[in-house]
Amino acid sequence: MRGGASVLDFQHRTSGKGVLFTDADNAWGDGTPGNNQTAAVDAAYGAAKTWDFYKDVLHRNGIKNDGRAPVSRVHYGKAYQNAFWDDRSFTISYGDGAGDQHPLTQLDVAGHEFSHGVTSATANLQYSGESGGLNEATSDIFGTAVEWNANNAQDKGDYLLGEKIDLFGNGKPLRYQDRPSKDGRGSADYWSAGVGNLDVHYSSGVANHFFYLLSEGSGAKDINGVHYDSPTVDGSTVTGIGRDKAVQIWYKALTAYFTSTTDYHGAREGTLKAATDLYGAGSAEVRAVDAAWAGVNVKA
Ligand code: ASN
Ligand code: ZN
Repeated sequence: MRGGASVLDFQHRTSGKGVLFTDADNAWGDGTPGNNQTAAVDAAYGAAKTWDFYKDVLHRNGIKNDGRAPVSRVHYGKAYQNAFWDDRSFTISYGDGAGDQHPLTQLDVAGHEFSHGVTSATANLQYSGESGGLNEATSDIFGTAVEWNANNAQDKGDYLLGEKIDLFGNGKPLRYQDRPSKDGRGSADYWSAGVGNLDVHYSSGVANHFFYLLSEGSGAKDINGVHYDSPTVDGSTVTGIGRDKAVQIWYKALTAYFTSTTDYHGAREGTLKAATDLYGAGSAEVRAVDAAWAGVNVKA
């Protein structure tokens, strides 16, 4: 597999080494959580598609740009309702969710966790305050981008995170990029002075919303059967430049301009510089970046 990727069975433990998945007939899993291999093959798929996204779209050769893939660990913990990246062990771990019936091995979750490694290897955004929100949003932005790039008919591209894992048991996604407050859990749609006090998964809303506005623009839109309606703080209209350009701008800003202490106003500066590098001073892209940040209340 790409970069020597492998998948370990953690057998519902939270420590130890796990056991490498092997298979006699090379038919892996059956798409249901009851089959022990299903989460493994889904994790392997996520790792491969994420690897390909970074290589083909962003010309990055793995998390550290050194060709080495992380290890994926599935069946982590008992009914563990999360997934996480660990820098030290260079691993992505996936729980099996409620009742061990909802493994978190969805493609955009794989892209999200892998991207925590990329952030750590580049801007190294501190995981608290506004920089923490930017760290989380970076993982959501690239998680979404991985899903779109994979172009899988069973999991069409969207601006939702974790819409297939049913983490909350109500069929709802974890997060919404067009209007983050749709989660009903306190995600921020707009920047305000106290936004950095929120949990990083909620302060990320500001940058997720920026990314949606920059990609698709404000207002109502249906894409691949999903309805979106993205507002701006002051009712201004934002015209999107398309997801592909928005992704390139975010990646350039992350790798060239963001630092461990970048906050939302710093992110505005960094993305404006990135858009200028990529598309030229005064370009429509630079103006769209400015307008999208203004739409989420991040202004000069
Ligand atoms: N799944 C979560 C995340 O990647 C785990 C955490 O809270 N760090 O953000
Ligand atoms: Zn995260």
